[in-house]
Amino acid sequence: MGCLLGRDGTVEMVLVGDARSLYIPELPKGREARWRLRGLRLVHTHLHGEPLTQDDLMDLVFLRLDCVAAVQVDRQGGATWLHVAHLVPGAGEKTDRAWEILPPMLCSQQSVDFEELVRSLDEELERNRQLFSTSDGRDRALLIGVTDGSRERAEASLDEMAELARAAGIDVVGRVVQRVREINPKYLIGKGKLGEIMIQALRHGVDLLIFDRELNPSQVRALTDTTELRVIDRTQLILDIFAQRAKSREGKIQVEMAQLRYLMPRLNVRDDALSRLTGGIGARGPGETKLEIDRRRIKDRLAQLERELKAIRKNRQERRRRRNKNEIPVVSIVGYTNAGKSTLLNALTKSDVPVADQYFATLDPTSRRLRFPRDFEVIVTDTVGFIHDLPRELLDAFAATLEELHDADVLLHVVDISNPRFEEHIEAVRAILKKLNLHTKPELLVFNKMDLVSPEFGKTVADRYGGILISAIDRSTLSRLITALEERVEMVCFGENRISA
Ligand SMILES: Nc1nc2c(ncn2[C@@H]2O[C@H](COP(=O)(O)OP(=O)(O)OP(=O)(O)O)[C@@H](O)[C@H]2O)c(=O)[nH]1
Ligand SMILES: [Mg+2]
Repeated sequence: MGCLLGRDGTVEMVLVGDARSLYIPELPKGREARWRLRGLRLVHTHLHGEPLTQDDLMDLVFLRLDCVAAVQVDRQGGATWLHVAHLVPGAGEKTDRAWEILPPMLCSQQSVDFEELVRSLDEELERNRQLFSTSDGRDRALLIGVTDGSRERAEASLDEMAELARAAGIDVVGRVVQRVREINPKYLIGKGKLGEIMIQALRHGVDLLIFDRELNPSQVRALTDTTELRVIDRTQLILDIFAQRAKSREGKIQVEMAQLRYLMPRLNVRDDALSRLTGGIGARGPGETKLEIDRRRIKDRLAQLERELKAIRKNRQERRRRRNKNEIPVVSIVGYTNAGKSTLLNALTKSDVPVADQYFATLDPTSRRLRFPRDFEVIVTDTVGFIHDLPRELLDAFAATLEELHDADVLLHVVDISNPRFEEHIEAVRAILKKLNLHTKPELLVFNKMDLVSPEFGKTVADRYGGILISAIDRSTLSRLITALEERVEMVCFGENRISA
């Protein structure tokens, strides 16, 4: 049997289990509860002479108990040894251990000053809260990778997640990778690992867990229930970046549509999963709507956005039609996010579109004119960058923006050669082009940021792929590209004329 005792020793609950275990029902939660202990300690009997078990320690962590105590009982039912453990929540603790187990003591001579112990734990937690309640209101997050593949891949994927988090204005305070033989469908990760995460969250003031995997609504629910932290996945993180970046009306509409489409299938869950999904990050919609609306209203809203988008698109089509009539060839810059597409547009056309060392700096498409030495003009367009596994909702929503790519006569595929994973990036971009049915377009591969790699490496790679090596921040490196582009455009657009002339 066991009791849950309040701070003053009042018996709050009596629990009766079997010889091996006790079942603790769900306990009420308070506000801001994560910075406080539960105010309850569990004192229970162990009948087989065993010290504190893994389950006891998990209860301590997951329920944030003041402490957990096991009383060993002899054959006559007399209390013998007492085992006590408490959390170790202090910020910057060296130890990875979430708890401290006190040396066993005899029940008859127990010497723990419980009030003193709880006071010092509370003080530590309060210090943490003050330390981490930053005034800038930035989220503090842990990145969590769960994989049944290699650790190296999972780490690389988390590197990219860290970049995404940075772009979203989130402080990443740590990462956890767990390799599992089989993914646990409920929490994705093992219970022990989850306990570790919770204690890290206490120590580092984490309020957000970002999973490098798509989470289904019941997983979000199980994870938030257990950890009392906000939980999002990669798709939501990317949606959030887009929501923060969208400037044009069209961009804003597209992002809001993507967010609503992401939410829709998640509204089936009975409980208040919606408010979890929209709590804070992921909810920074560009539109006026608070997303706390039901399915019906989401559908209405989607229809309305669709209509608005249609009107905008009509304008765009008009512009395109006029442009096509003028028959100016179009060169579209595509590539992985942060490859240097906007920088290249600026360098080629002496423009000044914003550039940033950040994922998804560009959202809205831009077009500029470029006059070639042989005296003809092309239109160069720059658009949103790609990323591997671009969320389907976004790809759908941005179909209109990306539609412009169908007008392109030549695709300028920019690759950041200084990124160790550039080959995967090329594949990811090509996969998206294929999805958009653009893979048959003439493509010129451009390896950018040559200034960041050795000349030998740059040359080897460019030769291997038949690409052109440039540094978009150094105009003097662009002459070969301009010549090659000129030739390619002439071949694609004026090839027949030439032959007939
Ligand atoms: N060292 C170096 N940095 C470069 C070069 N080209 C671009 N950059 C930098 O790379 C970062 C990203 O450049 P952007 O032009 O914004 O990249 P983008 O492909 O438009 O990125 P998104 O719009 O975010 O998808 C910026 O900090 C640039 O200054 C280059 O040739 N060498
Ligand atoms: Mg850009």
